[in-house]
Amino acid sequence: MESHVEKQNRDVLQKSFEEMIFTLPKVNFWGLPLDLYQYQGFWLTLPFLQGALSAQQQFQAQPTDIILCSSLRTGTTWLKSLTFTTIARTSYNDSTTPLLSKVPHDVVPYMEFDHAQFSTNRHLGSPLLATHLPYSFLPRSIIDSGCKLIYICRDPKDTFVSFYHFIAKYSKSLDTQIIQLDEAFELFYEGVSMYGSYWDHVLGYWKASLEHPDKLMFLKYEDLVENTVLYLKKIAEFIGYPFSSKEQQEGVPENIVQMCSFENLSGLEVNKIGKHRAGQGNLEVENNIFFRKGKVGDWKNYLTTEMSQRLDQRTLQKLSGSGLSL
Ligand code: PAP
Repeated sequence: MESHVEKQNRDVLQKSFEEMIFTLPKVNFWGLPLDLYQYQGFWLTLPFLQGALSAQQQFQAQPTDIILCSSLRTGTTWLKSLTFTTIARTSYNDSTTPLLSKVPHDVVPYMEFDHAQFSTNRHLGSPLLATHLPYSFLPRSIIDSGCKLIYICRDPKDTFVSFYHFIAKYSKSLDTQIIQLDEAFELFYEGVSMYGSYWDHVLGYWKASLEHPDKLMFLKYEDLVENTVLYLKKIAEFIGYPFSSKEQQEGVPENIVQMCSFENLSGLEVNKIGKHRAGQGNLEVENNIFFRKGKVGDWKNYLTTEMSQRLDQRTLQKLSGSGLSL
């Protein structure tokens, strides 16, 4: 239960937040009945900005935490399932795993959303948390605690196409008109998208991974697709849950990969008909929004040659000198 002092503190924070947001640049979010606010170089909607600031003020990381970091539509759902199944492999099997009854987003909560306001009551049963926050937004305690972070990114062309479909589906559920692809493209190109600019998001984590390779593992969706078992083993090792030789001989990593495959997860009843954040107004989405095609290169079906070349040029220019290619 929240104490009187805690409530007073929350009211003060709410008031200063409301005053602060008036000072921020604001644009409509891709035709949705929502706005994006630019805060410290990135665009966020209000609930997520508020969550980010609460997390910065209140979130207390534990050294044993494992934080899964990503921008939108780059493989978060998959990474959540793989890491959760790896960590919980001695507690659950294929017929008892919570992934059978919950979408991966309900199994691994968002730090800035699900935990920000009640960090002291944190459920410490699982070390896993996720965040979409840019690296520069992370609460100080994450850096100071020395906990492990994994970042997953993806080809900007596929990220954009996946995000566009997400927005189109979401618009439909809100009964609002769907933004045209070329209009959305220009906004994404200019960095005006949720947690955008996408390239700056990626670069923040990329640079941090170069500085702290023992703390931050940097992954690409395409690599994970190409050799899921190999990367799962690397992930398990990195987070301190390595597969023993016996487990490897028994095919445990392969089994986890199969359990978390797009085909398997997208076919589960919960992911076909369930809802995420049910009853939370326009935050509610259908679980199947997290599973579309799960392919590399689907952009070819949506972007013109000119669009793809422009996005590639943008990527080259933004990542130039960083040592990273996407
Ligand atoms: P979110 O930001 O909405 O949580 P996120 O999970 O990061 O999305 O990414 C969604 C993408 O991962 C979708 O890509 P697509 O639109 O190009 O298809 C989704 O299909 C894909 N995806 C989800 N689960 C898996 C999986 N198990 N294996 C591979 N790709 C997956």
